[in-house]
Amino acid sequence: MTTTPLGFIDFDSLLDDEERMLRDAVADFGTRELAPHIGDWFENATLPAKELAPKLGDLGVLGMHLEGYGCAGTSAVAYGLACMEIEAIDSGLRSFVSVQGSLAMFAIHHWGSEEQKENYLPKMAAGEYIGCFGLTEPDAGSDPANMRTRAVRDGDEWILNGTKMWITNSPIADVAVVWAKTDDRGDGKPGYAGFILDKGDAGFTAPEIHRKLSLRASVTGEIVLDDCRLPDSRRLPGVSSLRGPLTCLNEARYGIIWGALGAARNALETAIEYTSTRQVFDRPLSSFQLTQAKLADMTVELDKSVLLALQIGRLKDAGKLSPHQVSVGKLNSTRVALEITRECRTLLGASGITLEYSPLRHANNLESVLTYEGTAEMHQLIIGKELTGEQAFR
Ligand code: TGC
Ligand code: FAD
Repeated sequence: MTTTPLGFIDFDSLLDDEERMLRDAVADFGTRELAPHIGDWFENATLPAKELAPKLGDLGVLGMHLEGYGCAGTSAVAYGLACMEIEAIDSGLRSFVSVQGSLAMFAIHHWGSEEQKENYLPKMAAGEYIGCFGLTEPDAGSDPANMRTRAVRDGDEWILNGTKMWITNSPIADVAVVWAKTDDRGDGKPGYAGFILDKGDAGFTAPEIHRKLSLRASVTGEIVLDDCRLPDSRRLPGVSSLRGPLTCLNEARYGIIWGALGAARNALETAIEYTSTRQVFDRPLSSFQLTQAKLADMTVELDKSVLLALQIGRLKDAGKLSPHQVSVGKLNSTRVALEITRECRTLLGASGITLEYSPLRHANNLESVLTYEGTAEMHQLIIGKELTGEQAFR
């Protein structure tokens, strides 16, 4: 490789010293601690999360862009770059970091009481506690307003009943942020509330979901609430509407904008390397025009997408980022990354279907990334609503 894919736009010149330093530290951690094991974790559908979490905590990437409470307080761009380097190894690992920092920790940081923040955030930032975030249900994924989980007030306590589905980390979580419908909030609209559950709370279980074909290096489960009784001090006091969980989704979607491009970059680098050594018809595969056309087109798509991610990151750091702008990035990055990883697989021929090479593992993972945090269709509808003023969700 004479010029790297991101070298074409001199991407590093758009970053400051601190951003480059943090990015390189995460990349170095990934090369040492994650890359040598990821094939086995994916194949065996395991993740040694309890061992990894404190190491990720030491690295400073758990709740990385949050202020105080043991969090690193970096810029949004630095956090995005960290997501990119982690997902260059595997989307399941970035998911672990996203769910911990952007969903569970952010929910407590943004909507929690001072006591809740002090109780949970330092331990979560250090990786001592693993968190999860339960919004999706078996019958309410794209439409969380339709959730069936109910929280009913009983004096100073709440009684929760319902089931959450497809919840990253739930079987291994020490802390679960769970969303439920409450009574009418006073203006005729249903109310929503968020609760912090501790592992071991009576009436709270989290069975694991098995036989996944995607995101295998990530633990996924249900959350089952059966007359789970919690004191009001476990409710997030800032939340009364669906704005509560949706605000958290903006954060995780932001990380995915960068992360998915890390998977694409890694697949493209793998394909460039492979085609330069693979001999076909007595010449390196990279010397054929069709191969170069594929590599060039993928580089152009990756570079445009990284520039979009950076602009979205700069808007976020300036406090000017809107949810529909996040949707532009999430839709673009996941679609582009899925196309690039699949195309890279074709360049590897049969070798591309094994775990020796990353592209198909990334493509399999990206099927989940395209679906979670709002499907591609949901993001098209969010952008469509902003363009036309008409909501077409329902
Ligand atoms: P709508 O009536 O438009 O709004 C309800 C309330 O929410 C507010 N709101 C937002 N607030 C902050 N950020 C946003 N992006 C917001 N979108 C809406 C809105 O102002 C309103 O507030 P209030 O207080 O006035 O009531 O909501 P809707 O029911 O029509 O739904 C809109 C829709 C479809 C866009 C939304 O439901 C949606 O985004 N659906 C997709 C669900 C989703 O993304 N789920 C993800 C679950 S978590 C996950 O997948 C983790 S994967 C692991 C990993 O990240 O790695
Ligand atoms: P559905 O909502 O049933 O959608 C099915 C299809 O219908 C999709 O193509 C969708 O785009 C389309 N569709 C839906 N509505 C419309 C419409 N109005 N117009 C046109 N098309 C429409 N959730 C959490 O809460 N926490 C987690 O930690 C979490 N982790 C996850 C991890 C993995 C590996 C996966 C796969 C999912 C995870 N999820 C999590 C759930 C994820 O957010 C949902 O799968 C996602 O929101 C889609 O919901 P659904 O699967 O019920 O699909």
